[in-house]
This record gives sequence, C-alpha cells and structure tokens, in this order.
Amino acid sequence: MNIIVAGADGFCGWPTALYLSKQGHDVSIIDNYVRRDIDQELHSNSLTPIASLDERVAKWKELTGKEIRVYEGDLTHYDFLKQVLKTEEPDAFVHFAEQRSAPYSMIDREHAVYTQENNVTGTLNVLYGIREIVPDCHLIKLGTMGEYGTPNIPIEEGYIEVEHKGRKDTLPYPKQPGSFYHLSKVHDSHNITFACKIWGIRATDLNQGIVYGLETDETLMDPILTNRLDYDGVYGTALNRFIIQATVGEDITVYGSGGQTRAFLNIRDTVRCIEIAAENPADRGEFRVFNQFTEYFSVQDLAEKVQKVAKEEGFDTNIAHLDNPRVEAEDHFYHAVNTKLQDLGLEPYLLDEDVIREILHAVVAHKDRVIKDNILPTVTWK
Ligand code: NAD
Ligand code: USQ
Repeated sequence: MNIIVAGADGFCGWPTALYLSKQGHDVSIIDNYVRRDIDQELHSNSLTPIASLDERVAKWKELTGKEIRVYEGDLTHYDFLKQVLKTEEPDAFVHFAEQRSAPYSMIDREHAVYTQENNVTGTLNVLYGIREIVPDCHLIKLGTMGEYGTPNIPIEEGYIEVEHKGRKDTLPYPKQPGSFYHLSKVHDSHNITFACKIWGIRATDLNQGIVYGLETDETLMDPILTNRLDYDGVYGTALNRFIIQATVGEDITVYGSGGQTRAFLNIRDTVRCIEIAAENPADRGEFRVFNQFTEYFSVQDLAEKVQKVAKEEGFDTNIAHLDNPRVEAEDHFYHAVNTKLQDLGLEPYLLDEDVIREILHAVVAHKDRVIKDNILPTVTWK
C-alpha cells in the first residue's frame, strides 16, 4: 500500500514509518518539525540524541534499500497538503501530526488556541483533501483514551447502546476530556464522524492510551534511527518519565494520591496497531473506533513497579506525592474495552519487570542529557 504517515518525525510516528516500510509498504512522511521547535521554546530536549529527519531516512535507505520520501510542511497549509496527496495518491493516511501534550495546551490562552487550531484545522484539511483528491483513501487518525475521561460505567469502543424512555439507540460514547488538548481530539472525532456521514469517507479513530518504551526492532538498527524520548514536566508521560526520574536520582513524581488509572501500551504495539488498521480498512462512510491500549494501571501502581526495578538495578528512588497540578479524579472506577484490535490479530507486549528493566537500560546510557530543571511540573490547570 502507499501510506502517508503525517507526524513521522515524532515519538509514535517515526517507529511506525520504519515498521510500515519494513513490512513492504511504500511510505512517505509529512512533518513540519514543530515538535523540535517546541523543544527550543521550552528549553528542553529529547533524552536520546535524535538525528535530523533527512539523516534518518538516508540511514534507513542505506541499511535496507527502502526509500521513505519526506515532505516538509504543515497540515494546516491546505495547498501544501493537496500537492502531497496528488503526488502520492495514498491508500491510507496515518495522522499523528498534532500537538499532543495536555500540559502544553494548558500553559495559557495562546497555547490552548495553538493546540486547537493546529489539531482541528489540520484534521479538517486532511478530511477535505481526501474528499477532493483521494476519496477512497483510509484515514487512520490518532485519537486518545482521554477523550472518554473517567465515567462511572465501563468505557466501550466508540459507541454505547442506550435505552431512554422506552426507546433504544446506539450512540457515540459520551466524552469527558480533561484538557484543551484532549478536547481537540474530541472536536476531531466529531468532525471525522460528520465527514464520514456526508461524504462517505472511510476512517478509523484509534483512541490510544499512554505509550511507553522508546525502541522498536527497526529503531535499534542504528543510533541514527533512535527514537525521541520525552521526560520533562510538559511532554514526559507517566511510565517513561518515572523510569528516567529514577535513573537520575530524582523522586518519582506522582500527582496527588496516584489513584488515577490510565490505559497504556508499548510503542512496539503502537506500530503493529497501525499496520492492523491499515490492512483492515474501514468501509466507505464508516467511522470506526478502536481503543488502542493493552492494559491499565493506576499511576501509583506504575510508580511502585518502577521503584522496585530501579532498586534492583542500584537506583534507590523515593516516590513523592506532589500537589496535583491537574484537575482530575484521583479515586474513580475504571474499566475500558479493547477487544477490536486483538480480534484483528494484535498480540500485546505486556508490561512486566523485564520491560521496565529494558527501558531503564536504554535510558541510563543518555542520563547525562537530562536537564534537571525541567523535571518538576510547572503548568497548572487552575
Ligand atoms: P510527537 O509530538 O512526538 O509527534 C507529533 C509530530 O507531528 C511531530 O513530529 C510534529 O513536528 C508533527 N506535527 C505537529 N503538528 C503538525 C502539523 N500541523 N503539520 C505537520 N506536522 C505536525 O507526538 P507523539 O507522541 O508521537 O504522538 C503522535 C500522535 O499520537 C498525536 O496525535 C497524539 O495525540 C497521539 N497519542 C500519543 C500518545 C503518547 O503517549 N505519545 C498517546 C495517545 C495518543
Ligand atoms: N502523572 C503523574 N505524574 C507525572 C506525570 C503524570 O502522576 O509525573 C499523571 C497525570 O496526572 C495523569 C496521568 O499521570 O493522571 C497521565 O499523565 P501523562 O502526562 O502521562 O499523560 P496525558 O497527559 O494523559 O497525555 C499522554 C500523551 C497524550 C495522549 C494521552 C493518552 O501526552 O498525547 O493522548 O497520554 S490518554 O491519557 O489515554 O488520553
């Protein structure tokens, strides 16, 4: 298949582009490098040193003979996007290219507006581009489990059967997102649902949980192919951040009581889920939703797992309970369904101590790059 991976200079997109290319798909990348610019803005960095995208794809070609074409540009620029779609005529468009940090979206008005303009306009452009230029192309859009929030009933995969005043219907599952970033994903989901209905676009919304790990078989082939890894208070995410904190002698930062439960998956499963979605396209007019995670844990549970492994590896680490900078439930029911990807063949890499140890070893090699001032959270929701 000809597959465009938008946002493939980033954490999830880069290993996905390599994996799809290795599987024999004809892959091209769109990215505007804004994530690298945001590192400058925040005076932050990837824990791992990352090569430029041109160096990355050149190394991939040298090692495998496979070409990945790169289009530098912004999804919010429609003329640029149209040109890429005309050149590539993709069978699938994998859309990772959004501002993905909840804390970044909560810094101030400007960052909230940027996040929603970037994400909502970019996705709208992709929908119009597919309609205008490649109407049969399958949109594979990264959504997020946080769109659902933490309702007091089980979370279904996109839709729920409701009985009300003697009548029944299957309706989109209610959304209760917890940041202006998570809200941007909800807005996207609504726009995609509508576009599928009116134009017959085929789309899969992948409500992904928090991704942990950094390397895949492909990124391990050469240091130039190494993935980015975020650890700071704005872009670092729960498990990865805890492992890095433990290796540099900082406390593991649990926000509040740590009773918050979230859905997780290994980056090795992310790449496989995208392949499964691409190889099993949604029907014309179908807005299909998969919950893309493999397990869920409370934040406190994860902190304790990391603390145990870190101790065995010689890093004696404390767990600190910080005042929660976010507004979120810390003591709540959580049960979410995730059967659709597994029914299509996903065999999950589950989290165990060896997986934590493997990430820890990968992280230790670069621990001198950590900018310690960036570890504590600085953005508050209130
Ligand atoms: P990332 O920030 O590392 O990568 C996103 C990439 O998209 C960056 O390279 C950035 O430069 C690019 N980009 C952003 N806006 C763009 C635009 N307008 N035009 C072109 N390129 C643009 O993020 P990630 O962690 O790889 O996440 C990728 C996607 O997966 C996001 O949509 C995110 O919401 C979703 N997701 C991520 C996680 C996670 O744990 N990382 C979990 C669930 C969902
Ligand atoms: N948390 C801590 N300590 C920390 C960091 C986070 O206790 O040092 C807590 C947060 O309060 C929150 C939970 O851990 O309850 C998850 O926070 P996170 O920063 O790991 O993840 P989140 O903000 O939800 O966002 C990340 C990605 C985002 C993706 C989302 C998937 O950045 O792109 O959409 O995970 S989900 O959470 O399923 O919506």
